[in-house]
Amino acid sequence: MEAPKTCSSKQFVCKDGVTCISKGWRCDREKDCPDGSDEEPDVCPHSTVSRCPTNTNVEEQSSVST
Ligand SMILES: [Ca+2]
Repeated sequence: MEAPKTCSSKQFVCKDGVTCISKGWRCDREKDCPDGSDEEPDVCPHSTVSRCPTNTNVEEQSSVST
């Protein structure tokens, strides 16, 4: 029997129990676990990754040339 890999507390253990990924990789919409369990809905309750609101509120600034 394989001993379960010890992941650091900062890591997320994939459902296969052997793969450790950085917690920051969880729910980033890229499957980092071989089984993709880091992107599963029960891992990511809100499957939609909250995107940072992009500050694209750039109003057209009429460049006033003097
Ligand atoms: Ca991921």
